[in-house]
Order: sequence, then structure tokens, then C-alpha cells
Amino acid sequence: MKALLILAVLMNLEGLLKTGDCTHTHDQVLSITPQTQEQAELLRNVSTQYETVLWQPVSPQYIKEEDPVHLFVPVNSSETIKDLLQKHGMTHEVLLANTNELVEMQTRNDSTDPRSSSSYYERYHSLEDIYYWINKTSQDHSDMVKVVLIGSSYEKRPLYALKLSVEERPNKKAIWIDCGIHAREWVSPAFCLWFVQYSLSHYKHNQDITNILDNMDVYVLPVMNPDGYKYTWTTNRMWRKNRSYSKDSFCVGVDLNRNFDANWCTEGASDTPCSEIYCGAFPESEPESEAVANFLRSHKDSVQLYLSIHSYSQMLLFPYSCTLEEAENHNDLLAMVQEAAQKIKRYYRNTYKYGAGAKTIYLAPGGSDDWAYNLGIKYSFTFELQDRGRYGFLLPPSHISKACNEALIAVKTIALRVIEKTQAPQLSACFHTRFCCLQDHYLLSFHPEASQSSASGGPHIGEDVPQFNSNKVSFSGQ
Ligand code: 0X9
Ligand code: ZN
Repeated sequence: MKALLILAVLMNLEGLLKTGDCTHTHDQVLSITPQTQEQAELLRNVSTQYETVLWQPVSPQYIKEEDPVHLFVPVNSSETIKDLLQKHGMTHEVLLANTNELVEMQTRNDSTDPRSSSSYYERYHSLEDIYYWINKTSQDHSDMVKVVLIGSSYEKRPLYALKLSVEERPNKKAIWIDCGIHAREWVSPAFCLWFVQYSLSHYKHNQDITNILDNMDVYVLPVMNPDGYKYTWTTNRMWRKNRSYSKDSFCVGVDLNRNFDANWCTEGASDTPCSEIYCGAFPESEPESEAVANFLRSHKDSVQLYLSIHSYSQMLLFPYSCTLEEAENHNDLLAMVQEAAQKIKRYYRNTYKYGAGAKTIYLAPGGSDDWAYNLGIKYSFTFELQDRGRYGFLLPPSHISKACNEALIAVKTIALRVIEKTQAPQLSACFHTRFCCLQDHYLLSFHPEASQSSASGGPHIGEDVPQFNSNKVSFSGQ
């Protein structure tokens, strides 16, 4: 036994000596910044010809000089790729030395570790867990939550949305939030669960969410791409697209956020099934995008605010992403995301970029936000949650709470502004109705900082810092 152990240690040592790299036994994420056009071209080739996954940018076509590239490199291509980079005078930084460990951390299930104190909403959950949670949440809060089946996925999994509604009212307006369009962006479904739990536990206790729910219903689709999400849990953690098969290719999957009918498949999308940004055979060719589009088409008179949650890069985006042209209410949308970003900065000391998609990140046609906007939902946004590349898609569970609280404050800020813009004129005209009380209440709560100096930047002493601590409301349904 002792001899075997010594042999194992020696074999490992031999490996280390060969490469001179202590971390070569793991999949890694490298950050590489090309300085010249040639280097950018080399990186494009590396990312397509070797077994790697581009994290940032999403597709080789976006790689350009001076912009850092985040590349997932599996252990078996690691040496070759590092040699190639060195040969071409390119340095790299190891962003994540051991992604296997992080994946393990993300998938650790606390139900097998009853000593762990981390609560349900501060962990990532398998698709089966999420389906269970949907069912349990709707049963436990049947007064406020209804499950709506909006369609099914390519592999025939149900697409369930939750409708949060405190009261039925004729002509009541609504918000739509979808999460998990892209399979590997796990913090996105985590946010949808977080948002629902926050709404249910804070209605009547927090003024902002009370005002929002008193004025609008909220539809929440926790996982828009269940087949892809399932696949990231079972087979390939880096999967982005859905899991549909193409007629003429061995490559699987369509990028659902290139499959909507908004300048579909023009520059910024690809008609090649093997691409990460494959637009599909035709607009809404995929059952997942078709289901969302059908739902929104049939609710377009009520839905006034569309929100799509992604990660990573910390951005608050609005239309257009499918053209460089400005949206007709560009300035309104800009003011809203600016205010949301300021609040995030003030309360959580974190920076979010904001602006129209095409100018802030890249041209990306066929996206759900642009499509919803063109349908007539004039307040349409895509949020890219934490982080900016430290962990990327492998954001540790311990970061979920801050990432979700940041997104939550952005949702609240924007939703309240939408209510103010779209419902305020009616409010002033209806003095003795319930609405008017709400308006007073709303105005008082909406500008808590108006009487305070904003010079200090941070929250004021005694001010209610929005920290939803999910430990207090841990979900005990399993
Ligand atoms: O490229 C995307 O689909 C989104 N970024 S991500 O890294 N999560 O993939 C940005 C979407 C912005 N909106 C549109 N392209 N319409
Ligand atoms: Zn995404």
C-alpha cells in the first residue's frame, strides 16, 4: 500500500515536471487580450479549431484587438494552447485555475449536507428541483400565485410561468420576467426564484414591492430553456443554446436569443448550426421562443414591461441590439437604467454599464427584448447579472445573494418608473379611488433620498438598505 502511494506521488510529480505548471490537471479559464489584428485572428482560430469554449465574447467573430477574451480550456488542450499563445508572443492570465472545483461547488446539494446553513435561494438548483419548487410555491401561496403553462420545449419539457397577482382587476397591467434563455447562465434562474420569494415574503412589508404588485401582475418564467439547463447539469456545464436537432448538421442547438423576429439572422447572428449564436431555421423555429412570443402576443395589451435576465458582465441593456438605430423612447429607457445603475452603485457598491444593446456590447439581432419592444412593449430590458469575469458563469453560490439583490433593486426601480409613466395620468384624475391613496403612498416611498444629500454616495445612517436575506425565509419544502 505504502509503495503504491509513493508510486502515485512520483507519477504526479513527473507530470508537474513535464509542464512546469502546477495547475495543468484541471480545466481552466484564461484571459487573453490580443494586441494586434494577427493575434485576434489567431485567437479566433484557436477558439474554433481546438476543444475550447468562448466565454467572452460569445462568438469568435466579436474578438478584436484590445478586448479581453475569456476562454474555457479543457485540460487536454491546455498545453497545446498555452504553447501556441507563447509562440505568438501572447501572454495569458489564468482567471480560473480549477473550474472542476467550482462546478462541484455550484452543484453541491445541501440536502445531502444538513449541517450547511446556506438556504434554498442561495444555492443553484437542478431542473427537477425547480419544477418541484414551482409546484410547491403555487400550492403554498395559492392566494397570490398561479402556474401558467405557456408551451413546451424541444424535448417536450413543460414551460411553466408563475403569475403573481394580488388582485384581479379589469385592464390590469403586467410585467414579464424570463430567466434562463441561455443554459449556462445559472444565476439567471436563481434570480427568478429569488424574485418570486422576495415578492411573496415582502408584499405588505416593503413599500416598493407592494406598490408594484398593487398596480401590476408579474409573470415569471424561471427557466425558458429547460433542455439546455438540464444538459448543463448532466453533460456539459458550458452549454448555451437549446437542444434542438438541425436537419442538415450534426451540431445541436439554436441560440434562443437569436431566434426572435427582430432583424432575424442579420449581422451578429449566424446561420451555421455549429455556432453558439445560431439563429435557427426561421424566426421562432424553436418551441421555446415561439411559446414566449405567443404568450406575449396574446398579452400585449397588458404587458407593459419586459425583462430578460442573463449573465455575465453587469449590464442593463435596452433596445436596440439588432440595429444601431435609436429606439423611439431611447432617452426614457436610458434614464431608467441610469437610475437603476446608480441605485446598485449606492447600495451595493458595484458598477453596471448601461445603454442600448448594440452600442453597449455588440450587434445581436433576433433577441427577445428587441422583439418585445417592436411588438409594442415599450419598456423592454435585458439585464446581465454578476460578475465581470472573475468567475463568469461559475459564480459561486455565496455570490447569489448579492447578485440577486442588485438585480432586484434594478427591477424595482424600473418597474416603479414604468408605473409612474403609464399609470400616473389616470391617478390624478381619480381622486377618491384606491389608486389615489396608492399614488400618495407611492410618491412618498419612491423618493426617500429626495430630502437627503446624495453627496456621500452611500446609504444614509438609519436608511433601509435593501438586503433581502433569504436565510430568514428558507424554503423547507423538500
Ligand atoms: O448575446 C446575448 O444574447 C446577450 N448576452 S449573453 O452574454 N447573455 O449571451 C445580450 C442580449 C442583448 N439583447 C439582444 N441581443 N437583443
Ligand atoms: Zn445570455
